[in-house]
Amino acid sequence: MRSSTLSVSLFVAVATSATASAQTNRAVQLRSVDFDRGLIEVFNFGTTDADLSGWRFCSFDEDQSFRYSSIGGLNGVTIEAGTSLFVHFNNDAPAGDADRINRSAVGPFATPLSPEAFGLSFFDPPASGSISFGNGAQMSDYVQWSVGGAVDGNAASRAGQAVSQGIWTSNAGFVATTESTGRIDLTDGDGGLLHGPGSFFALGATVFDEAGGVDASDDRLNPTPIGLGAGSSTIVLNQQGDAFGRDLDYVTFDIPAGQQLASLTLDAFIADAGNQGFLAIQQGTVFTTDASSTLPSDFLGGVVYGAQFTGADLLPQMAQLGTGLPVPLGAGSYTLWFNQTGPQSEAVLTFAIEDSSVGSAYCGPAVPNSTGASSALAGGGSSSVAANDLVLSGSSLPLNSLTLAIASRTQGFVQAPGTSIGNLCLGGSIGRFIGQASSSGATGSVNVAVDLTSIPQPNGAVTALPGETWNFQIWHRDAVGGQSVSNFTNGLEVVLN
Ligand SMILES: [Ca+2]
Ligand SMILES: [Ca+2]
Repeated sequence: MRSSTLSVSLFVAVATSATASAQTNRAVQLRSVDFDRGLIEVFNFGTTDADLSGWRFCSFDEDQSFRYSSIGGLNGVTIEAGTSLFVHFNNDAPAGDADRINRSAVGPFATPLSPEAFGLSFFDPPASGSISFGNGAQMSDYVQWSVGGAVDGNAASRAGQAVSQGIWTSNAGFVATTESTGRIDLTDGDGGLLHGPGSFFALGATVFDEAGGVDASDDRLNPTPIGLGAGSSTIVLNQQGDAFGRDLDYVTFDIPAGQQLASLTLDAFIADAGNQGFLAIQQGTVFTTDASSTLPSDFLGGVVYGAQFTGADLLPQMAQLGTGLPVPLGAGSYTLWFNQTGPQSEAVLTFAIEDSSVGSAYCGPAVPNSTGASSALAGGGSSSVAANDLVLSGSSLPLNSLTLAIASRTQGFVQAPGTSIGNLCLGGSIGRFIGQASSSGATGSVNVAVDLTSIPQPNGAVTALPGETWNFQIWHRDAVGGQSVSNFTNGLEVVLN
């Protein structure tokens, strides 16, 4: 469970800024809402335990006028300083865990919990008497969210109270979610009072989250597998080292063929000021060297990171330490080692897996060939002139057919030129890769490695330059109804860099 140390001076600031109602405990704040697992987390940023007897939640959504947790639902519940209380909307709180309580025990507020528009407030009763929900001075904290951050007047019914108390930035400010947002999480780790949409981040598909009480493997030879899908995948790692040991976290992941890791973004780093984390990456499904003796020469890339990198892609930083991390990172298996020498931290990281294809298809789909499919062309390798590893990949071709790649700086469109039944998508000066003409073979596919220092053109090969745009196509033979014809793939535009 996450915890945070709070300085005495900060506690004074919290206490004195609650001028509207001296007794309202605003050190108790809404810290996360987990839609995937149905959890609302309240955190005590104070230095003293908080008795939540009499406290109540209130929620509004786009069509509920209001929903309250029940009177007395939190009676007898204490939230210790620097710890969390979780309300479990799926009523799956472990028995006997004082830090977790079922929603059924506190009443049906914020039900059903979803990333769609909600305003959620938490109220601290006055020293005597019951809560007056219209009295913002009794509001301890507030958060509102909606899909895309769209303003929803009903969900924002209590926003004005929160704004007037200096605990929410604007009536119209909603934490932006999507339908697939797994969780929203407060990034402010020091208990500041004024929060708004910028104080929270919305996690996408969360593939691994230690906040659920699991710990990534400490064993470098048995790292925890994390399944990264196409698009964004988020992991949340909590590291609780102490004076006597460290929490090592090893995770392993695969990047499928045809895809690449485009970025590894540090969404948040929640730790005491100045605290830093470290991570390193190796190729393969284990980390081959021990944490106590690993050197930069042992890993592809690594970085010492902290809150200063919040929102940044760590891959370029990682490439500066180690034996040379390719960015983007291509297909294969990799293992990450997370190490944290400070007392405690939480890191939220999002992997962006994208198609590694190079260039953009145009002038497609092609006229179907004799197989009924459209011959297709995609780019692989890279668009880097320095790397000079561009590959043209033709697929869905008729089997055992002669193919010939062609290139031009100019796009065009000629329908059924000559004996072709297809479309020529190049114009201007068109060169032919005659030396690399080849059969599509038994798989109906072909790969043509393009030498960017020698691209064929009618008046002789030329050297491509960064910034130039080149267009490619693959011509191929075919037979339709016993007649010999030819056809083309779609066009492929590649902007070189
Ligand atoms: Ca851990
Ligand atoms: Ca661990």
